[in-house]
Amino acid sequence: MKSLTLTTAFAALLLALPARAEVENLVKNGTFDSTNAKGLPSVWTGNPDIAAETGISHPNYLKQIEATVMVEFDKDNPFLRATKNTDKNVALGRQIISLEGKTGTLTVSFRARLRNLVAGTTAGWHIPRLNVAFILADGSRKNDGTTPIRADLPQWKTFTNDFKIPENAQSVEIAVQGAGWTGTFDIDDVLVTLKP
Ligand SMILES: [Ca+2]
Repeated sequence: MKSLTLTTAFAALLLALPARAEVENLVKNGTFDSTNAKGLPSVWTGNPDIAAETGISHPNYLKQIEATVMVEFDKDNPFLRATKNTDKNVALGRQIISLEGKTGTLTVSFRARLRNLVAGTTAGWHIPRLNVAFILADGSRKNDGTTPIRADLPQWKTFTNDFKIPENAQSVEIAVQGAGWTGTFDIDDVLVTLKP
């Protein structure tokens, strides 16, 4: 009987696998496997020249405010490491996803580690996490974010949050929150999926 139960469970697992593999990640390079010539993650910069208006601040500005953004490795697995030694606001990496024709709920998840965190003065905002900002048809932004991370995390921990797509949403900006806090934030496996 036991072996029958196990066989049934295994068959159920096999049936479940193909469905899972078909889930589309709306974020590109969420694993940080792909980097540009400067060693920064592809797509998250939005521009090979890393201009100030792109997702990762200009190296001069990073240097000025004592921040670094780079792809590091955990064994062979690349991840994004953002270190901030001052509480200045800085772009640490973002990308914009088109939501044209999409309705329903976005599920946003990622893995993170964190050390030496000093949160900023605005509770729930001056902490490391992913900002999730829907950009509406009139150009306004509806800001939200994943669960605030308020304490150091020596081991990788996965965070998952759902966001209902507002009416008239044209796109959504997913950004590594770079305002207020100081410390070292590691992030990997950013996954954004749509539940219709
Ligand atoms: Ca990775």
